[in-house]
Amino acid sequence: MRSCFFNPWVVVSLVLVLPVLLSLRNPRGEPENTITQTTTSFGNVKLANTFPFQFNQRIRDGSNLEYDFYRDTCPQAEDIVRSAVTDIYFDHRDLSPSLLRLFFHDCFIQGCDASLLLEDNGGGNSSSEKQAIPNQTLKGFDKIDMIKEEVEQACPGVVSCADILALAARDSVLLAGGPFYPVLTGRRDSHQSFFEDATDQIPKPDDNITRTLHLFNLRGFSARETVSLLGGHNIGRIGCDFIQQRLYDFQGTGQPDPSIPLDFLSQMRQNCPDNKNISSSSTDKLSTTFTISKPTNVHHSNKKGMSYMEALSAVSSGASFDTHYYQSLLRGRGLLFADQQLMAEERTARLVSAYASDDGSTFRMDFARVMLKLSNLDVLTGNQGQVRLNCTQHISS
Ligand SMILES: *[C@@H]1O[C@H](CO)[C@@H](O)[C@H](O)[C@H]1NC(C)=O
Ligand SMILES: *[C@@H]1O[C@H](CO)[C@@H](O)[C@H](O)[C@H]1NC(C)=O
Ligand SMILES: *[C@@H]1O[C@H](CO)[C@@H](O)[C@H](O)[C@H]1NC(C)=O
Ligand SMILES: *[C@@H]1O[C@H](CO)[C@@H](O)[C@H](O)[C@H]1NC(C)=O
Ligand SMILES: CC(=O)N[C@H]1CO[C@H](CO)[C@@H](O)[C@@H]1O
Repeated sequence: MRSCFFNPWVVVSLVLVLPVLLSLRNPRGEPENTITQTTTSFGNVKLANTFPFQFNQRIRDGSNLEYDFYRDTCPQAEDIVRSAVTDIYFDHRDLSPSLLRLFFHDCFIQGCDASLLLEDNGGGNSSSEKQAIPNQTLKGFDKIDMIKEEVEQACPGVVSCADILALAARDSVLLAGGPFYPVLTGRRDSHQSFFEDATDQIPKPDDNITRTLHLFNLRGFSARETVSLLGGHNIGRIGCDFIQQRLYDFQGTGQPDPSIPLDFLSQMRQNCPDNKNISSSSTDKLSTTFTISKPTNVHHSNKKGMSYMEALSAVSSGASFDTHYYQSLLRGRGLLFADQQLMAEERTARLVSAYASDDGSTFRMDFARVMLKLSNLDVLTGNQGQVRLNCTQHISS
């Protein structure tokens, strides 16, 4: 059982880690000829695929992160994270979307510094990122705590929560059938959490395309990177809370979003009944859809809501990390308003079509690349920040 499970890792590692090792032996070298350029055309869109990653450039990308940063101080760290993530994944198949969201939210606000994990913001102010509005529906904090505890047992006080989250997110994406991407390490943890930023700057489910592109652009993401990053919605479920207004009271009109095809509207409404029309006990059930406290078994607590797989049941290929998100959007079957808005502007719509029109390899390549970029966003390194012993609490000096 176990060894089957690890097979993809071995293959992928061999293919992708080898160039890293090669480039490490030649740290000053220019990007080598291991890079192959292919260009694919989709109508009038051209997408250039570069493969494998340009490791040499990444290693000197200015973030001061390193490949295998813990090789001397805690050589087993990455193995511990990977095996813990694998163990948890067996019981909680929604681990991958949970960790992906956690990681995204952490990186998006002041960089990948584990500020999201803090219980308080370090300034005696009880408003942490974790408590900010977009965070109400995040889960997986407890899983990161579990992994951190295992790492602490092996190497006390060495491995940052920010690195653990970055590695765990990557490992869980791979387990869910997503692409592998290298995660450099050496991140440090923040002293504080950022409540105000968290509420203002996290893209929201009902943001229009202008707003979404603007928020991603503030973080240095291009339209193409934004479209590929949203492909993370290929996995996981969208909780009814996020869709409720779109289905019953779009922008305060008391009507559904008129752009939703009628058959899809009724399918969505079946999955997510109007919560004003149901008893308080079932409202409780609805609101637990995405809370962090419940055991996160997809078969039980996570019933309410919809996945992109369900949105497109007729055309689904069965694989999860493929093109079905983009295919849904092409058919007007986006679950979130913000998802469907990708079709509202020409340049993003063209990217959606492009990602939907091959076997998924263009999307997967771009997704891997954008995850690598996200992972290195505004990281703390060197003497900045600290290494927390407990991810929920900063260490006061
Ligand atoms: C605490 O956080 C709130 C955000 O709700 C902010 O308004 C307030 O200024 C913060 N106080 C301090 C001392 O940082
Ligand atoms: C998009 O949303 C922003 C606010 O979030 C609003 O100011 C803007 O007018 C909207 N644009 C369109 C085209 O609806
Ligand atoms: C409840 O549902 C009924 C029929 O589906 C509808 O007519 C009514 O407006 C709903 N009430 C609210 C408060 O949404
Ligand atoms: C971390 O701190 C939280 C909050 O004080 C506590 O509940 C938890 O048990 C701690 N974890 C570990 C591993 O000590
Ligand atoms: C996970 C988490 O900390 N959720 C919090 C989100 O924010 C609300 C209040 O804004 C808290 O009540 C939740 O506990």
